[in-house]
Amino acid sequence: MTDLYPVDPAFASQARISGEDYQRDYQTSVRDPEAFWKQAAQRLDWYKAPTRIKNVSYDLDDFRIRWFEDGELNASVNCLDRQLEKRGDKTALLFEPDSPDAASYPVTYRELYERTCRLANALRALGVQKGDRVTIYMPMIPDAAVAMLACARIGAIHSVVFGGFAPNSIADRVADCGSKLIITADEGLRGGRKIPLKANVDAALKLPGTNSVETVLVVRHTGGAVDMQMPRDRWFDAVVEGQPAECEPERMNAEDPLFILYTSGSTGKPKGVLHTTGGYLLYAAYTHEAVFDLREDDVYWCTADVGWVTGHSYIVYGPLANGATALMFEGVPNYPDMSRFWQVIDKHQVTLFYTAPTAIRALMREGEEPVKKTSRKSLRLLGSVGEPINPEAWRWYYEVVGDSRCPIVDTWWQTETGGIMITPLAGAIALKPGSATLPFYGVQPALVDANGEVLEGATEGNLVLLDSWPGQMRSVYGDHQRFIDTYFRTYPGTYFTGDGCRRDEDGYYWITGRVDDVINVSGHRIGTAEVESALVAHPKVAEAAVVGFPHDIKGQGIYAYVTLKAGEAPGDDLVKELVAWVRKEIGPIATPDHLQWAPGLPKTRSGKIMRRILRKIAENAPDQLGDTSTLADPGVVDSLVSERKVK
Ligand code: 6R9
Repeated sequence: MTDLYPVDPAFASQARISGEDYQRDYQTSVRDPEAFWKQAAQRLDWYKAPTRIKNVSYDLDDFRIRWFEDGELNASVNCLDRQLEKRGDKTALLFEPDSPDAASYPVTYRELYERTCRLANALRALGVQKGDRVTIYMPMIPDAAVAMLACARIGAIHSVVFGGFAPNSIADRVADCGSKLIITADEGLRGGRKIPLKANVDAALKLPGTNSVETVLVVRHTGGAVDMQMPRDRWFDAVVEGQPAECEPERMNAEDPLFILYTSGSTGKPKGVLHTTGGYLLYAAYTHEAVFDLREDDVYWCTADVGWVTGHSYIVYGPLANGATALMFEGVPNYPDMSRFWQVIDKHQVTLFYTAPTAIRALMREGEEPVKKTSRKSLRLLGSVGEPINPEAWRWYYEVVGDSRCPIVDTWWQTETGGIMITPLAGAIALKPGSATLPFYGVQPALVDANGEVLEGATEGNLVLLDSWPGQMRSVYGDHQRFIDTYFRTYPGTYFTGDGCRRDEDGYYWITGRVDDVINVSGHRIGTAEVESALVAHPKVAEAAVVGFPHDIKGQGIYAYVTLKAGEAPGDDLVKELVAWVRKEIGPIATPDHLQWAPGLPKTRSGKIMRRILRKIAENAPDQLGDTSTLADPGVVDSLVSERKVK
């Protein structure tokens, strides 16, 4: 029996959405999506209000996803201009630096508006036009949001690249979308260490395919020394100086692209997930208000980085479109000590806190003391995102962090979905530790078996979504066919999430994790194919196979099997060299936790690597290898099992 945490009556009495509201509005949202979303669209400011609400077909021969297609708006106007009258002096972004000894400061809506307009004017002056791509490679500072909003203002499509990615990964992403301009900073700061952002950009721009970049704008953040290559490189301060603090926004069609965000899939290079303006912004704003039960005086903190979709939707676009105060934290949970999160909560009187299970598990390991020495009285709601949260971590989050006072919203969603899809609404839905509970308005989850048969009742299967929602991605940048093939061909007529899921007798959803070749490391998606191609790019490596395995803190870790070229000798030094190589090729988040030498890999007679078997060996479950009769050489498995790295 699982525990049930009923809706707290005190919370419910103040909440935006009651249980009755949810039941009624959910029914309307799926029975009559046109009416529901037409009404919902009123929460945005439109130059031209949409009259055509939904135009969607998942039919492979007649495929289209369009929302609000005759509507016109500008995302930055919705996040900034329209807040000025009532909230000009309200804090939009509250910056908390890496070091608690450095100054934190607020950025008001008016300041954010002016900074955005200045940069938008500067971008126009540098020749950036509607539809051009701009790469943003920044630390977690307010200028990252300014950069995104300035692009949105002039209709340029931003592509934010996480500051932890290495030059190769930057170059791939710049080349894929043909960015004209990059906005970066001299350095970032994380846990007292400097991240050489500008130097990484310099290295990336030496790589092939990056010739499209004409200009690099450099924010002076740490003041560290950087090479400025004129005329390509320009100081951010110098180009915005003297620009007017107002900037005529571009009138965008609802279906004009807002941004590209690269994410890992089962095969090949990361995909440029494309989101458009109207549907995305509406969905981010609506879910942010509803799921976090947002009130005017909330201080909301999402610990994600703007380099991930969570930062896009729930630090920048959702909160600002709602006129909220969002805290932006440059640092890490364990610097200068394990109490930092809770100290920041006390310092800024944070009311809504949204973080990832991996952080909770890491902090849980340190015991209660670092938490208990802080007050956390300001908190009223907690959130979780990025990966399944195990019930033990959930309870610790609930009891120790929230003092058994604050509901937890475990929000399931994806880069592709733009916003939260399955989640409790704290005033409406009873909680079960480990379950994302029930679908948000307009979301129709279903479970299918391997043949695509829809399964009813309490069961387990692959999670699909039967109909579209406004925040859905519209394409893979530059490869629309890949979009259709990846998400709509597996189970025709549905969007396939790539996740496995269980539904219990109360209709609650329990995400069990990816069923494809994506590894979720600390909430970050890594494609096995990406790590494999980095490994085989090393001159000594002949072949590599990479799988995920259960990891206490990270959720999943990366386990690599490597076959060396003939004549190369395995050894501990080479293990270190290859691990460092992957870090250098992709970035630290892709660092293999284990690397095992494989004289051969288990393959079918047609030459396919049998990952199912490699996963079981990595999990240390050699008794569960299953059917190995289709292997070309079953002896390979025995030797891998006996050589397995001990954890
Ligand atoms: C928002 C985000 C998406 C994948 C997704 C799933 C996993 C995210 C989850 C969760 C269980 C949750 N995931 N939230 N699994 N419970 N609350 O994380 O986007 O980086 O694209 O990852 O993350 O496996 O498919 P993204």
